[in-house]
Amino acid sequence: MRLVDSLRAVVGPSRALTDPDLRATYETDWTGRFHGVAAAVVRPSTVEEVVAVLLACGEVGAAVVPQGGNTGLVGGSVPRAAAPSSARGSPRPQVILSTPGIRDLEAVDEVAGEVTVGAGVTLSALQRHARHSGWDFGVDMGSRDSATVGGMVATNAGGVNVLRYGVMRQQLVGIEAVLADGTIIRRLPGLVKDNTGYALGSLLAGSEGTLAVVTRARLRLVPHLPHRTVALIALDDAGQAAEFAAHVRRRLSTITAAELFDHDGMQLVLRHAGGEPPFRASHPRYLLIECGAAADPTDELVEVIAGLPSRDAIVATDEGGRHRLWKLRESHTESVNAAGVPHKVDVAVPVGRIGEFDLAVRDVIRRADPDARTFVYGHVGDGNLHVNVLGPDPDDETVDDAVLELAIRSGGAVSAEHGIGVAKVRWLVADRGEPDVAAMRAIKRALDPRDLLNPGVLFAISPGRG
Ligand code: 2HG
Ligand code: ZN
Repeated sequence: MRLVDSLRAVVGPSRALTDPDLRATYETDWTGRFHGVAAAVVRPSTVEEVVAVLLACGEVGAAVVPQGGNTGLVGGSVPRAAAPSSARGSPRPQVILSTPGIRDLEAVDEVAGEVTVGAGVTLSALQRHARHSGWDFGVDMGSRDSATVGGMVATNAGGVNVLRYGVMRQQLVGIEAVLADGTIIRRLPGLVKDNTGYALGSLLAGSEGTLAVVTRARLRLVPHLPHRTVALIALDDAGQAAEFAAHVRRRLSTITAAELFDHDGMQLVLRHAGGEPPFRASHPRYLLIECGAAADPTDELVEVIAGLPSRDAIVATDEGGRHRLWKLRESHTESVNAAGVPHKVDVAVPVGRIGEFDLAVRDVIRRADPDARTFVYGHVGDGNLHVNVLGPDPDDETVDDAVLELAIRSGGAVSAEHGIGVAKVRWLVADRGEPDVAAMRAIKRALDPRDLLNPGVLFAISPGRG
C-alpha cells in the first residue's frame, strides 16, 4: 500500500491531509523562516493511532515530524527544507504527525494536586481545567492558546513563571510516549518520588521529537493564586534590572515573574498592538515584576520597590491594569513578526552577566550588520534573553552566529528554552562538547536506529539512514 493510503487507513481520510492548501499552515513555522514539504499531515486522536502511524512510516522509511501547536521558533516542528535522503540517495517522504487531536483531560487528582492530560491539550485549556479545582499549572507563556502539552514537554518549555515553579521537566510526574518502532512506554501513576530506574520522562523533556512521540503527561499542579500585582520599573540597563529582580526575589517569596524589555521593543509593541506608553518619559530598559499570593501582595511589593533605585515605577492591581502591563511584554513576539522575518536567538547567560551581555550583543550585531534592528527581551530572573534581529536575509546566519558565539563566550548556552531545532544544529558541539554529544547520539541510536523521528533536528541529518 502507498504511504498515504496506509495513513488514511489508520486515521481516516479527513485526518490525513494531502491537499497543499490544507497542509500549508502545518508546513511553515511561526516565524515564516522555516518550511518544508510534507507528503501528508496526519492527525491521530489516540495512542493506538500514533503507534499505527509510526509503523506505517517505518514500513517505508518515511521521516516523522511530530508537531503540537506549531509555535516553535527554531524550525523543529516543520518538515526540513531539504528532505532527508534514504540509503539509496532518494529523498525520504516527510510526514507531519500533528498531535492536537489527542486532547483527553482526566479529572484533577485533588488530593495529589496532579492531572493526566493528552499531548494535544493546549496550555490555556490545561490552566482552565486546573483552576476549576482551585489548582493552577506552573508553566505559563504568551502562546498559551496554541502551545500544547506534548510540544511543551518535547521542547522543555520555560515561559514566565520559571523562577517560581521551574521548567516543564520539573512539572512532569509521568509520561506516555511512543518510540520509533511503535513501542508504547507508559508510567503515569503520579508518584512524586519514583527512583525505579531511568527517568524517561525527564529524558524526553527537551528531546525535541527525536526520541519518541509524547502522547500523554501526568503533571504536577500548583496552588491557584487569586491575588496578583504587577509592577513596571524603568531602569538604566539590563544589569540594573537583573539586580533589581534579585533584590525582589530575596525579599518576596510571592514573586512569580521578572521580565525584561527595551525601549525599541516597547515602541514596536505600542505601534503594532496599540496602547498608551506607561510612562511620560522614555527609558532605556523596563522590568516587569509580578507577585501572586493567597493574600494581596501589593503593599510588600510597593515597599520593596520604593527602597530600590529606579528611574520610575508604576504598579497595577486591577485586572485591566495588569493586562495592559503584561501586554507590553507579551506582544513582543507578534510585533516583531509583523515587522519582518526575524532572526530569533534564544540564549541563556549567567544572571550576573546579563548587563554586560545585553550591551555586548548589540555591539556584535551592529558589527555583523550595521542596518539590523535589535530587540532584546526575556526572562531576566532566569538569565534567559531573546535576542530578536530584523533586517538580515532569513538565510543569512552571520548575526545568529555572532550572538551564539558571544553567548558561549559569556558562559551561557545557545538555547535556553526554545531548543536547538534545525536553527542551531551547527552549535550543539560548540556548546555541549564532543563527549556530551556522543552520549546523546548513542541514546538516539538506541531508541531510533533508523533516524525516523525528526531527522535533522538536534543533530545534522546522517546520510543514508532510514
Ligand atoms: C517569549 O518569551 C517567547 O515571549 C518568545 O519565548 C520569544 O519572541 C521571542 O523571541
Ligand atoms: Zn521566552
